[in-house]
Amino acid sequence: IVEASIPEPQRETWRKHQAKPFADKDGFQRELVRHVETTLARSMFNCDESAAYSACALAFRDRLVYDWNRTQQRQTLADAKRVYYLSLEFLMGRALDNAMLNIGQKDIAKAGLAELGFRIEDVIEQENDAALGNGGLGRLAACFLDSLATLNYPAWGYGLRYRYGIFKQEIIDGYQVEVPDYWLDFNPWEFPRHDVTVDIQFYGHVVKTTDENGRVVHRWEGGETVKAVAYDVPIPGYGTSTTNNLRLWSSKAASGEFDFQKFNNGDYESSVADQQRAETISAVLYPNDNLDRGKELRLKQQYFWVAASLYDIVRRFKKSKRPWKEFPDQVAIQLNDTHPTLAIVELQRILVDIEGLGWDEAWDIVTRTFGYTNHTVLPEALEKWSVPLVQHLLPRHLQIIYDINLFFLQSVERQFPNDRDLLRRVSIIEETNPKMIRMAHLAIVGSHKVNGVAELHSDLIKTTIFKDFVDIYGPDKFTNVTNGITPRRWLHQANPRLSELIASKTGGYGFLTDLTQLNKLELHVNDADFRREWAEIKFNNKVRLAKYIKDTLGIAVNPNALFDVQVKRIHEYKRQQMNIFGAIHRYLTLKEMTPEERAKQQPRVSIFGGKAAPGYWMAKQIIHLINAVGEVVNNDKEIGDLLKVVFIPDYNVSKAEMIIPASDISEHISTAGTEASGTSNMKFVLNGGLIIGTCDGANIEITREIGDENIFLFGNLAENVEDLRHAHTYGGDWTLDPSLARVFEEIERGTFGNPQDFAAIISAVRDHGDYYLVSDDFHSYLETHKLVDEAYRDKEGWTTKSILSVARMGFFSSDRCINEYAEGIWNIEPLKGEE
Ligand code: T68
Repeated sequence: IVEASIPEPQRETWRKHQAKPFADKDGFQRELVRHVETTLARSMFNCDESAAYSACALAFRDRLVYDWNRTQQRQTLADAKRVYYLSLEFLMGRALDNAMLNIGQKDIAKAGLAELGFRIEDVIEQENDAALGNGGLGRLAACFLDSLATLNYPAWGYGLRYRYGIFKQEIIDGYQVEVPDYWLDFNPWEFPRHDVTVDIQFYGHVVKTTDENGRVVHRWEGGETVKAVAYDVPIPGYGTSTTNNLRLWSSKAASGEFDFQKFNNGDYESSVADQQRAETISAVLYPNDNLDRGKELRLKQQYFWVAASLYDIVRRFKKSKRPWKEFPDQVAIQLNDTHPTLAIVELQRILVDIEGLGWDEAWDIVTRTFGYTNHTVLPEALEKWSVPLVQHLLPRHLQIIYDINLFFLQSVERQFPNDRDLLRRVSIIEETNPKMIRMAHLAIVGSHKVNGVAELHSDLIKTTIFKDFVDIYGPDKFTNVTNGITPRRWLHQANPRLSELIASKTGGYGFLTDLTQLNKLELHVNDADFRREWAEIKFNNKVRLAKYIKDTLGIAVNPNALFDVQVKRIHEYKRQQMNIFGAIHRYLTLKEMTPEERAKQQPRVSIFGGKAAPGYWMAKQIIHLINAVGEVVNNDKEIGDLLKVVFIPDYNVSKAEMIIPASDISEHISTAGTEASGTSNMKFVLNGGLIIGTCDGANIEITREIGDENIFLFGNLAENVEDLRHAHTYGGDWTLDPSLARVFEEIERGTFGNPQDFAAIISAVRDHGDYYLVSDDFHSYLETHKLVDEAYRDKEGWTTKSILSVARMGFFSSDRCINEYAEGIWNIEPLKGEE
């Protein structure tokens, strides 16, 4: 059908020269060398690792484009319903290894590169991470794209093409230093679409008039315009030709390069300034996770991205010439947190102001289109925008928000007459000074489904922050979709030897697309050879990490020690402070022992990693404390291998791929009720590491799946947190846990450097209400670590736990998760090509 658009005589010529993907090692090498010599214009005899990476990436990129074009044609032709995943963050990591594995040609590349004089691992290492995200939320979006393509769903991601991703972290004298992440120097994975642009309007004013039929119309006029340019990234599925699209918008001055009028008038500076102001919009990712700061540029980013994406989606829908009421049958839009909530307002504006639909008809279409995923209950992370700011930047949108709110509150009033406090509580507008727009409320009112990301979290939003909305809409609007991770990247790519061993015992690589097949491993749990290999793979992964630590930090860690890992964004609610207090306690305990006692202890390496938001002072203090403790402990000859404390700088996706497979136990120890789900917990267990954790987020469901004998749970429960906090302040007889008091004493004695540096970390716990319950949980945390030591000494018992846990992790594939969204929220079907 696509071919039919070309006249018959020309069709043959086109067909004759049609691009064909390489099929074997020879074809791959030919493409690689061709790219070195032509695309890169380098001599093939002067090809270093970096050029080899570039050429290899280009060869595989060509391969992807082939499937990508066909997928897009197929989806357009089938006119099937698509899902659009709107996310301000896509934390993709590296693309080459993933592309090779998903296509199924890594073996070809490995052999082909070897014959050309390169080790594939070194070539893969050349790639910069695409780090367009902060943490869990952004990585979840990336896992979802992988699953959507693998499951053949017609799906697009929409995001921003930040020039600077999350900053790179350096540790200097124990402190975090931020370095900009300019990652676009060479990015073969994106395709600029200079012909796909959208003009985005800001500021200005609203003119209210009537049209020829006497209908009231609103025209948004004046202000300034910025151009959005599309950059497309192919997203290959695993073992399928489906290759979906991730469209990232880049901002540019609307008048092209710069304003020639001003330029000709000699006003060079201001003409360039306009251009730079426009480009600033997509310049940098905001580096906060679980914190809302309400900055104007952030709001501009949100509207810029949302408006460009909706224009694009609507344009595509209009080509089908269907009536508007069918829009929700063709389009599902998922809001990744409240960041894209303006999309609700923008679609209502397009339908009412531009397409001329009636309010109610438009609103019905809008609410049937959107779904909203909540990722947090932390009050400081719930987005609010000030009314004056929105009034200034998006005057028509503010009017529409007020109308949405009015009609919503009127319906609440009809349902619950005279409950003024209810109206105040659920209003989209918070009546503070200045007034604030509660984006979560707007997202709920404008969506047909709202979901949390793990069972406990979904229950909590229904009983706490969104309770009133459950009373209004009924419980069915609120649902749970427990997060998942892609086993392709987080097992097959990160831990190839484990993947291979699993394949050898489960009848091939079917588990990679049906993760429940891992349960076949249970049959082999007593197979001695299998167990030996299992333990050996973990050990080798630890050796690799130990080498990395030695090479980059100069710290020698013993791979026979128990590797205890906590890697995630630094946040008080995640309680890295409790972990380092625990390490100090271990150090003090070891110091007090006789050499004979010491010799009986289980050696440990306490490994940390994670970035602090640049403005999060307390998080930065915690990083400093970890490094300060490492400095003392790691140089204490008396302690030797018994304890090392290591902070790995610049934790990111590619480091995660190395660190996670090397963990014996990892820490997921948030204050109960604060971590919505967590996803690294799933990655660690999938790689045969055990977990020490609180009854929080997905830890609870992991426990249910793998059995409570295979996880180390401790600490207070979410249902008790409120009462404990109350008691801290009003309880009178609250006392600090004695072991923690001992730790504080040592810090204050100056053992780890100037105690002033750590005073705030201590007083948050001792003097300022211990909001995160560090003291309340400390005793059970230490006791549970003793159990971990004991369990690890029993090597066979530990291996059994490790194998059985992996065998029972099938539920946590993002494939399961995406299928739940597809069925329960999006109502979309897979669309497969003939492979
Ligand atoms: C995380 N949220 C949750 N937010 O903390 C985590 N926030 O429990 C969950 O597993 C994960 O989402 C996926 O559902 C975040 O990562 C952010 O990064 C963020 C970014 C900007 C503003 C607010």
